[in-house]
Amino acid sequence: MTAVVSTGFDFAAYLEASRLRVEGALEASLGPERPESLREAMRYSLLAGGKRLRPILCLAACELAGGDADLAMPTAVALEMIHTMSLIHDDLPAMDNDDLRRGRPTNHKVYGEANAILAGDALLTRAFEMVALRSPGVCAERLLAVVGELSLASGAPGLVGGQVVDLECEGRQVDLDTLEYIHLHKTGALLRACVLSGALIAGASEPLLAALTTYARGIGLAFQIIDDILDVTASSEVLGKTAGKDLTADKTTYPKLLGLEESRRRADALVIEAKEALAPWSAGAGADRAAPLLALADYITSRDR
Ligand code: GRG
Repeated sequence: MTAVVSTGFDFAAYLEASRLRVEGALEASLGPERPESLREAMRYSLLAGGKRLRPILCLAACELAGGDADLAMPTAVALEMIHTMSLIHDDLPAMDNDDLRRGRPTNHKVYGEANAILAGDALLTRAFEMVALRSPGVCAERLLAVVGELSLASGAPGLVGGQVVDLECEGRQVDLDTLEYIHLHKTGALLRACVLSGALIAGASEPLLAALTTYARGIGLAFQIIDDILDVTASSEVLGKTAGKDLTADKTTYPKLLGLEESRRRADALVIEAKEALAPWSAGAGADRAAPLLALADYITSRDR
């Protein structure tokens, strides 16, 4: 196996600069929604912080494919809107029933269940508006491909399908294949949409899209394994969400099936596989453009929240 390393690249500075760019775009993305109460509930969760990993992955993939990240920003915002919507709905009493998210009370705790559902619905639909109507400078054909990716990631083939199986499996013995199915859909599908949509906006080649699909599978599963590990090892304060939730909800997790050590080993191996997929783009003249995605893959396993 060829070792793919990201050196000479200030990842901390890149991450912070990208995060600030994304925060600015998110702040500007919500127009004069009416009624005001809906706007407030949407803003409350969308602007509550968070790592902004999904929009940053989209921008980084666009740049790897030789595109202008500014053109991908509306799509990056759309991806964060979909993610935020999924968190609002995931926290509802009918789902994971949680009261802490991104370090503050969950949306339904502040605005009530009906408004939280509607704020999520408005964010989801606004996401598609961002791509279809607020993406100047990108041709209709590329935008249509992005809408396709976002649809697949949000619906039954992605978030919704994964969530349904996750809920059905609560309190039941689950095998590794089913656990992988849940995570590839609940978590992996949106991460895949992030990198593919960024690349599609840049007009990426088929081989690069295929490599990014492999990359996304690796980081998607690794992300969720680390999420499971952090649920056991980190505090609610650091995570900004309720720690130990998987145990309370009687969910099957990687640490439960494999133990902490083997889970971490598996996550590390998946990140290596993800980075390997980008090997053809990680050397030579264009190597600088691959550095962010390589470093983001490492960040997935080194993060503490
Ligand atoms: C209605 C279209 C539709 C979908 C809703 C509720 C649901 C279906 C799916 C749940 C998806 C979900 C919440 C998956 C968990 C993904 C995950 C690990 C989230 C945490 O992501 P981080 O750590 O969070 O990136 P921050 O806060 O940093 O953004």
